[in-house]
Amino acid sequence: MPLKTVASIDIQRLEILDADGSVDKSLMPNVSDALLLEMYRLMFQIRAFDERAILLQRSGRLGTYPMITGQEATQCVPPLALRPTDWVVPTYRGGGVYFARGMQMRYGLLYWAGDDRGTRFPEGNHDMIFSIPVGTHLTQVAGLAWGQKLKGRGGAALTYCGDGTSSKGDLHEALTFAGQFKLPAIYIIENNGWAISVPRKRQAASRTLAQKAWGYGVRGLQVDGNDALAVYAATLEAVDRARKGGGPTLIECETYRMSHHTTADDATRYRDDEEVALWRKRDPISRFKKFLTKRKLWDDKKEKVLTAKTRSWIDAEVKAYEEFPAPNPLNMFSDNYAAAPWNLIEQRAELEEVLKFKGGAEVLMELPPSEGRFP
Ligand SMILES: Cc1ncc(C[n+]2csc(CCOP(=O)(O)OP(=O)(O)O)c2C)c(N)n1
Ligand SMILES: [Mg+2]
Repeated sequence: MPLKTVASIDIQRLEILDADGSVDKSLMPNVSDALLLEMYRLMFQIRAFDERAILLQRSGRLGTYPMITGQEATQCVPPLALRPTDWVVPTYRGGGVYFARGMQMRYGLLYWAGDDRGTRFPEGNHDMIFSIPVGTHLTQVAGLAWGQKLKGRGGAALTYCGDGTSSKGDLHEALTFAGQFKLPAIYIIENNGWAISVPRKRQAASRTLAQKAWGYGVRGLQVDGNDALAVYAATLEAVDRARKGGGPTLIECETYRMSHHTTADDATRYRDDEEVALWRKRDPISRFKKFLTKRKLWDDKKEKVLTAKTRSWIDAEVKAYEEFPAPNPLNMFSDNYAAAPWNLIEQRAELEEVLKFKGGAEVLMELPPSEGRFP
């Protein structure tokens, strides 16, 4: 049947840095040397932090922890294209996003220890804590972006979801709303190849995840998510567009989860070593290091200094985390309801009596203030 084409789409992919650290000069964004070095520092430090957090969990000093390793470029770079007054909402795997936004990792550790003080942010902060329910934050971010639009000061809102999460209705609803209202929102799909044990190829029939954007009148593109320069250029363009009233962007970052889903998972049970080895060659940090070395911005001496600095920074964060006084058990009743239901009021009163009976008066301490979260 000779039908008319009423619309067609091109799915484009951005790659700037190759595996040897050479760049495509025609696509190279205008980035200062200081910013390039900051990208490297953030990626390097969060990987070392990830390794320590796993050790803490394995030795019973931390709760279940989701690994970041392999996804440092996708996580640490987009926040560098933002202002502190733009909203950012990471997923549970977003430790690198949290770090790049200037948060102190001692609070991140508190969070993964199940301590509610890890969820507190200073007044006026424009970050939200890791979203553990997959996808529920996506519509909330459309709301945050709508708020930014109504304020009219050129603010934006950025968030992430995984390849698995992109199959949920939440993304459909969020993009429908963001597209229709031309909201200053940036949605990054962090396609790390797996949703726990479900591989990307079994996740969705679409060739790319970026193309989902077209269904909603949203700009979409695919990016090599292990290429810090491409991630930066794509985010910066999306943020500029958002600030100027050009509407939302969906960026699919193709990356890879080098480790297990969380410390409660064993990825060797469902994926091949060869696949992991292939992605190791595309490592975002070693690639970026080659690039910096070629540009004479990096050498072994600088790496040694950063390694030592990172070790003492992590030691200090872990020490501060472990020296926090025990949390007040009554906190489990806080911040859930504007007006608590009768059964929770009763349960709280009961726990208060038990704590008093056990002589736990000093446990009922005031919460330490959450100011000073920014270094
Ligand atoms: C609403 C909800 N349903 C189910 C889960 C359990 N769950 C945790 S992670 C996950 C898979 C998510 O995969 P993906 O979106 O690819 O993100 P990744 O973990 O790879 O970063 C699921 C189903 C959850 N956390 N929240
Ligand atoms: Mg995934």
